[in-house]
Amino acid sequence: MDKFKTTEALRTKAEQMKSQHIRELFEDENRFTEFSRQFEGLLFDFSKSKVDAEVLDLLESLAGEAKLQQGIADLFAGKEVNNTENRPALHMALRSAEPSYRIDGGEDVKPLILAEEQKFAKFVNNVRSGKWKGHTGKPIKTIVNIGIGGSDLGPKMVCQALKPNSNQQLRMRFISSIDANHVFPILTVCDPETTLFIVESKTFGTEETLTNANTCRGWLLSSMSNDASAVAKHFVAVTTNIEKARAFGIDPRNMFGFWDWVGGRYSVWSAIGLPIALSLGMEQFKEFQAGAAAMDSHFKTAPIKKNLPALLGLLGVWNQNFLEYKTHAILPYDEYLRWFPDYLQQLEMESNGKSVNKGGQPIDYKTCPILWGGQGNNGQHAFYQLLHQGTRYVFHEFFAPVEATNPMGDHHLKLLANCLAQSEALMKGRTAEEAREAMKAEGLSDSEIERLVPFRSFAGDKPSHTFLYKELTPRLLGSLIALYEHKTFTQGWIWDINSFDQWGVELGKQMCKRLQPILSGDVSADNLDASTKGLINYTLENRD
Ligand code: G6Q
Repeated sequence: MDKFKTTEALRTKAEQMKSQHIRELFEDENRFTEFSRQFEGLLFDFSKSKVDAEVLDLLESLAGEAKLQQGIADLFAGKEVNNTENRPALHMALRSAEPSYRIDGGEDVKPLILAEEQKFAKFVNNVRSGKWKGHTGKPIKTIVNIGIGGSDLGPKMVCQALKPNSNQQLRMRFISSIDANHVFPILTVCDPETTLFIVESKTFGTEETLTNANTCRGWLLSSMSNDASAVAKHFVAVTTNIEKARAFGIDPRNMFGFWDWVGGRYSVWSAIGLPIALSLGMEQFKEFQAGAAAMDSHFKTAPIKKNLPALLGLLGVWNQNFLEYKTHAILPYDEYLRWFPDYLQQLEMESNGKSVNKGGQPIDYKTCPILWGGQGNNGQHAFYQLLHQGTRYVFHEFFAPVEATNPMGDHHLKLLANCLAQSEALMKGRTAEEAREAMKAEGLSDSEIERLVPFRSFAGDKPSHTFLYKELTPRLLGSLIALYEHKTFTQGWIWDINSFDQWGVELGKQMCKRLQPILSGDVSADNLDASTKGLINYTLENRD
């Protein structure tokens, strides 16, 4: 990043701001107005972080030097932004309402998308209306999605997030891990006559998914007198690899396609979103896509300081590369967003967890931070201790709905109060003097007060972003996901890395294949390192 002239100025500014408590920044009464933005029903407050007008100016200059606007134009135009796989990244085409969408001025992909969508919509309507019957003539009651990574996290997160909007008649289940402890408990509560399996795999070559799909097919057939014709009524596939899905035994009429220019973690808008459409119906699925499309137009056209995804990405660069916060906590105060931290973890860490630039040169600056998190209110009684008083520099991101989805007494008011109190407490902290006052009010003796002051003081100065939204509608969730997709792109662009490949997942996969015959006892473990060999020998000696 040293190639940008603004980098030096940002470094100097960061050194100055590191020693400035965020509390002091609030002497400016307009701070909230100046450092918050709105997009449709979404409020983004970044005033409780270490920014001021000069930081925003510098980030805008950084974006200018890095030609971010050109990057955005290239992305939307379908240029080959995924340079190691020689592909564009065109997930925006899936949700665009435009009648045509061309790859780099060439092929129009919209007719392909619309044809697939028609087939998809027909299937969704048939299943939801009960017209689609299982092998024994009963309508479908349970959908089991079999997929992993990008073929699991998106549909699972969205189905959970929009559960209140769903067709409660269809139960949604998700099998991802190869661990039989994931598959077995799900199958035990499913009725084969009324269960439909969706095998989701872009490549149709993922071992976890194929193993799970085979197990589920065996389970189905064993309850249908091994009548292979039952598979057509209980298995459909979503894939870009029709041949492999056919070889697995899925009828092409039961396949829904997408294309190599849709990355796995960006595929929720394609037929990979089938579980979402089954749960919500096509109309709401289209609203979900429309929310994302609205964020796309905003990203393409808004000036940097008003552009939510660009701003979020640039602020992330500021916090990570200049203020040096080590990890990024995603803290939803919304039970329905339970899987959101996992989803963002994949989106950002798989996209931007890279250490060579687009030209293949090693880089000497930090790229994606570690994202982690969990439901905020539970976290308060678990890991928040470290956030308030630990020695790590964490950046916090809070999310909460203004309205209660299930109004019950004062639950929602208390939930919101908890969320807002946490960001306030993290930012302000409590001085020794304030701690003394509080303990005096509790009636503690002077000596006890002095003993406890170091433990009951809080340094504060812990930054956060807060997102508030009226309610989590399909449209809003669509916008929120697209916001983070484009944040991820913005950061990848500034860091000069390819956000759309994931070579890092390959090595472990290959090693796993090599270890399977050794674990079976068919091949000797002698050529392995001492640790792996020791672990395998322990397994071989201790299993029945
Ligand atoms: C996502 C990644 C990865 C992928 C899974 C499943 O961007 O590529 O998470 O989605 O490995 O791959 P398949 O969909 O091909 O089974």
